Amino acid sequence: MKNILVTGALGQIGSELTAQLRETYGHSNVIATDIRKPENLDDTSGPFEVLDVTDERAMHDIAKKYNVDTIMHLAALLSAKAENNPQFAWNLNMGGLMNALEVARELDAQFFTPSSIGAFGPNTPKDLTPQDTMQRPMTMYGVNKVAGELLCDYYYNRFGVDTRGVRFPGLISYVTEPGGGTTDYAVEIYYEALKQNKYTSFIGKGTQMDMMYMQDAIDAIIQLMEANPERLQHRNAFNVAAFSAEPEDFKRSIQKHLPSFELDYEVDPVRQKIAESWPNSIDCIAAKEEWEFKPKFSLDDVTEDMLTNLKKKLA
Ligand code: AKB
Repeated sequence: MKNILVTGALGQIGSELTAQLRETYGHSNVIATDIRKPENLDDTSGPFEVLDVTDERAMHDIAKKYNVDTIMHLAALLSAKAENNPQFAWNLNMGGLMNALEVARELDAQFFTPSSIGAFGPNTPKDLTPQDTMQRPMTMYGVNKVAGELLCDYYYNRFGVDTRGVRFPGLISYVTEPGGGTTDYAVEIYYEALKQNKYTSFIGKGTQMDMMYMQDAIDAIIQLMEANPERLQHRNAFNVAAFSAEPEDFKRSIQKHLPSFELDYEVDPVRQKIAESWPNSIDCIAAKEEWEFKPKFSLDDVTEDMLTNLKKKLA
């Protein structure tokens, strides 16, 4: 039986991952933590603890209290926010990761943390970016992600901690909105399509980035954590993505449901520069070969599901 600690459990990935883990492994076996209490704390859905991930003692005490054997460390600042406050980002992203890895080492727990397409930089091959390639990112977020991948490798090689990870693309979901990311436009566009039938994109026309629906992301995490360790050559971190798209692709897909939907542009130079330093599309062959990664949602599937569910949410 697993006892799983999730940090950043109220965030974009955490809120849906926690719910899925509770369905799969039992409600009382998944300990949700975040820096703040949820607005409507529902004790019946499973344990919740307030946790600042930069406090290693507190993380250790909570992990020990619940006899944790798996840590899923999600608490982190996303790319655009990290660029606005690089020192804080370093302290939170790297300090939090180091603490979580230390607790995993002390408790002999299995470990997951996400890396990102942000771990690549302007010198990385842009199309079908290989699993193993040049990684010289120019953002603080990217620096954190590359360092994080290396630190997870180090904890595996040096201490035998069963660390695993993926490089996520932009994640799209109707449940919890992302905050402070470069790919956030791909979520905002659906909200605005329903609210105003119009969206002004902060990412420029023609800027391709990889994307994936949250359901596929959650399935990928669980599949990777359950994968046979003997097959894993690339523990930290596997390229994963479902499709590559630019704002006009989202427009065309939304117009299949809302024909008069309009898209215009007011490009944010900070986020545009970050987006241009990231790959157009990444190659996920290692994830496919080593643990059968197979996303289900195409862009049109995502559009249909987002519009259907957001319509209910916004009603
Ligand atoms: C961001 O835009 O910062 C994230 C990511 C791709 O890591 N969504």
